[in-house]
Amino acid sequence: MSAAATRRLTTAQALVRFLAAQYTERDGARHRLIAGTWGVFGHGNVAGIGQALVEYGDVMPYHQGRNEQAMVHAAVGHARHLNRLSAQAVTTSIGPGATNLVTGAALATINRLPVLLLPGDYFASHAADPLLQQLEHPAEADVSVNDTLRPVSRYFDRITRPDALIASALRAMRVLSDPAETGAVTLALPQDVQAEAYDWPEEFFADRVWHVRRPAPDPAELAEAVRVIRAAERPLIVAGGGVHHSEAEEALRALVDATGIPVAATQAGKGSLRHDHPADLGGIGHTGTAVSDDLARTADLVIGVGTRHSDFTTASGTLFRRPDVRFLNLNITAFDAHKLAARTLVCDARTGLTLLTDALTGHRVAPSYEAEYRAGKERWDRVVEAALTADDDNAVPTQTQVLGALDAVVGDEDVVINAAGSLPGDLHKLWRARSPRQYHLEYGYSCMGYEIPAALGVQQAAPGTPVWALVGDGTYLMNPTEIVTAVQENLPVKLVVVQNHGYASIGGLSESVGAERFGTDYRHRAADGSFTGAPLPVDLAANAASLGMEVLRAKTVRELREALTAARAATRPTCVHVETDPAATAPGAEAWWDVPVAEVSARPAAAEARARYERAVADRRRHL
Ligand SMILES: Cc1ncc(C[n+]2csc(CCOP(=O)(O)OP(=O)(O)O)c2C)c(N)n1
Ligand SMILES: [Mg+2]
Repeated sequence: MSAAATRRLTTAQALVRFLAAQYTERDGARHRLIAGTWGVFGHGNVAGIGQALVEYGDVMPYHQGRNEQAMVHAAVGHARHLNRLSAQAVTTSIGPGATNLVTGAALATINRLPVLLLPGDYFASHAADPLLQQLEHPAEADVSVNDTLRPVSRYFDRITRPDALIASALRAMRVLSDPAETGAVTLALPQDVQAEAYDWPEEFFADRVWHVRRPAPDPAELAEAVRVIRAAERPLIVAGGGVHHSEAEEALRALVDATGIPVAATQAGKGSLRHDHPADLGGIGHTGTAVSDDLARTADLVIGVGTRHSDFTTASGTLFRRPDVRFLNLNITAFDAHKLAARTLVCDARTGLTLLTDALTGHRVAPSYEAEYRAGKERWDRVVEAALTADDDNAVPTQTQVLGALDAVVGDEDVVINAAGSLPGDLHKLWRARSPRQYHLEYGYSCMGYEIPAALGVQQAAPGTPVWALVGDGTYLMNPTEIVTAVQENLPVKLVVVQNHGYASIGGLSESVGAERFGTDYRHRAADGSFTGAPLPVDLAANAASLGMEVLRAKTVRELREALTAARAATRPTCVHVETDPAATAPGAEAWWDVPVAEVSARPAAAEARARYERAVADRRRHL
């Protein structure tokens, strides 16, 4: 008997070779599980993973990022666009490079999107402690700054000797490809171990396929779900991100076409039905449409499909008002399925919806209910049209008219990315989603600075597709660094910068909670110490140009339309900069959102806001 074949490689080389051989498979289609690796090098990864990436550049594409958090956002954008069937890795140096990952990791985990994090770590041997950038904990010698990644990771390990990688790498792949568990996965890599050689079993490097399962529901749960749907008079589906992750859009449409049950969508679920489908009611909750929120208030059965039921969706527990309202949650995680004391259907969305459609044969909601929501949808369509349309092409556009101009130039395939500020609310209410992948909102973490790097990841996932990152001026300033990467890789992403001189969204919120817009405008400090001087002379268009983008400045609605048309056709990364008219043209909130207001204050604004708050909070229900 000859000894099993082995290959002598460093730990870093073995990891890169291993990652290059991992695949996912769902519905018979194979994808690279780790399609590429982003990296910023420093001590802690330059000699280990960095050396391995040069050595194996033929099998593992490398992308040079500028900021670690931004690299995670890019990877998340990529994974979301590919329905989580393909992820990317992110390698960092030790210390600040590693802790810059924390925000991105939280974002990935909250949104249930896979990313593999490979931060460098202190020497496993402790031979040279303290290293440059090493945190010393006097009483716990195995603590490192990478431990900040534990609560935001779905799997975490520190690889303190080479062969520990074998078991841990397999577990990491399982979590990344598991539809119920996926999120950020961290393998912290002590820098001495990265460079250490080991005789790896040859089998470790063989192609390995991770089947992404579509679990079917428990028969008793399915029977109960069918019973409650048949008994409901005013059922309403709340479509969440799980519909997209499962590629269940067709299955949802089939159910809706057969039963007439209407669909309202969360930020992650919008686009589950095309906007012009007669049963698509648009967004739900605090940023929802009037028709969705009216139906939610009177629904007797709320059917959540792939949703986490966040506070925006439930209007902080005030939206579902009918005394006898009941919930049914179809979700691949039991954790989410059990929310709101719901009846549960723990399964893959596409599988579950298809089984429900079969079992509900012959069942349809009452014609009066259909007529009611169709009329509500028509009324809302007129609200949308009014908000998107500008009367005067020579005027400075409002923010909703910016969306109208974009609506006029995009095709079905365009992807529109956004995460924070006042744009998510306007988009949720107004955007006419034409295809399942078009509406790309990161609203689990609503992280300013997601948009630009995410556009890079989406563009990598969908070459040739027009990809738009919409950003406010505040968001732009938070994280414009990956513009340089887009220029370097010639990714022709399109950036729309909406200039309104500060945090319009938080300014409005601040005013409504009695905080008087404090600290939300970008203005000079005045003589009295307040920020009420002239607007700051920032020129974000010049900034984007200085980083290498083509820049088009638009001052009127007409110029904006022309600039967006040119940007759409551009083959280089292009920025459209538009100054907006602060006049409010967005429809107001249809439902509440809980932001607690000061219970005592000497200032009248806060006292009035508190009185309004107490009236609103009295409507909250605990669904038990
Ligand atoms: C990283 C991060 N920090 C802070 C916040 C809180 N926040 C939400 S929106 C916002 C202001 C956004 O400003 P801008 O991008 O200009 O959009 P606008 O509100 O003007 O539409 C802030 C500070 C956040 N969501 N993300
Ligand atoms: Mg702004």
